[in-house]
Amino acid sequence: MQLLSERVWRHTIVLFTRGDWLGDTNIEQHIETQGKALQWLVEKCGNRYHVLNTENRADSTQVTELLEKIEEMVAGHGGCHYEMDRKLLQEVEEKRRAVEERAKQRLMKVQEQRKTLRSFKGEEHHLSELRIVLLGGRCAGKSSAGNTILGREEFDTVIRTAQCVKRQGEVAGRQLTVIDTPGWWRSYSVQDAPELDKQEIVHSVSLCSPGPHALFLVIDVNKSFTETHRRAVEEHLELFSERVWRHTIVLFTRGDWLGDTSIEQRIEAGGKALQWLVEKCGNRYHVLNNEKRGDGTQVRELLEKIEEMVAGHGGCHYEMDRMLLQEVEEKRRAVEERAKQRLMKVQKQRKTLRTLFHGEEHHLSELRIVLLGGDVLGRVQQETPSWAERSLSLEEELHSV
Ligand SMILES: Nc1nc2c(ncn2[C@@H]2O[C@H](COP(=O)(O)OP(=O)(O)OP(=O)(O)O)[C@@H](O)[C@H]2O)c(=O)[nH]1
Ligand SMILES: [Mg+2]
Repeated sequence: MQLLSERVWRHTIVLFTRGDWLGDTNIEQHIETQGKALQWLVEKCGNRYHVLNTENRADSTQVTELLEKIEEMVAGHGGCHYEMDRKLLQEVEEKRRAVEERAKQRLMKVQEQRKTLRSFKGEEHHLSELRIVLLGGRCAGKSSAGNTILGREEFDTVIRTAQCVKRQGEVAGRQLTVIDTPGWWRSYSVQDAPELDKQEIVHSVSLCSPGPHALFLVIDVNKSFTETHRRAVEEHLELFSERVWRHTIVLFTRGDWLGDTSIEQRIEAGGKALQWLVEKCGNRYHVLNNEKRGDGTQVRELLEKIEEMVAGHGGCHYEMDRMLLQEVEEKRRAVEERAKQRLMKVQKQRKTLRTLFHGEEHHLSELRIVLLGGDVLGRVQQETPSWAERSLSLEEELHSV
């Protein structure tokens, strides 16, 4: 509200929606029981409030009464309406115009760039096979994007992707291989990322030998993208090699949240970190609405963007430094071997204990257990395991705060 200046409160009415949820309670009782924050708000608005039952449009008295309340408020201000500080308004309008102008420039640049690349590729020339790796932060929409691209439910979007998953299919006349990967914490540096996740991320490349044509950096268009997030992206992509940027496309998900805003406006208003990322990927980006899976044009256009990028690299795909890949694969194998050993040890240990002390059928009639663990995350995980993964974004937000 402060964006609109302190004066705005004098012209504001709190409008409660979903009035039907109140049931037998009246709004005054609701305000009194909701605590100090809501009471502060109502007071700040000069005790002006109204309840709307948005489910009952036929009830016109609720609207008539609301209009009367507005008129009473205006009369109380001697007939005056709210007017914003002209300088402030002008400043905002100028910023909006600047964003729009830059967005237009960016779009023109991208169109020009794509036109040049299409002339290398030839309008009708499709690659018969395309290999794609999906990378990005947790819950960015990587698995959903994989499903949208393949046109069916191939990747699990209910649980977190903890290991690389490879799926294939034919889309728009091309044989597609899509590799889904575990996401990283958006606000964590690569040093704090679990070793296993890092190994999996790099391993993705070896699942689409001889190498991916494109790596998609999946970004949720609806979330802010700060310098911290930018650094996390940069550090994670450095797990590959500097060369990887040449083969990377920023893939924005949750396109449905953009509404009428264009992606170029979102990029220009999104701040330096996001602009840096888009530039680093050679101004290659695309928006997907994963809620609109039936829309084939968004996928076809994305595939064309890959082909243009590949044409721009003289037909080459991304290939990882063999030594680096080998190193990671050896580490993975060592981890797997140690994990197998540990499991065998535990099983042997349990078997010995079972035979030595209890016998297979002996149960205790009572068990006392204490749950210990770290802050929010630990507790949530123990109480509601199925929610635990989704609650990670909460933890992440807390971390960034
Ligand atoms: N509205 C909307 N929701 C989306 C979109 N893309 C993904 N989601 C939702 O975002 C949530 C996370 O999507 P996932 O595809 O599982 O994300 P992920 O990056 O694979 O997540 P992790 O594997 O846990 O890192 C799911 O509830 C999706 O339904 C989109 O374009 N629009
Ligand atoms: Mg996933």
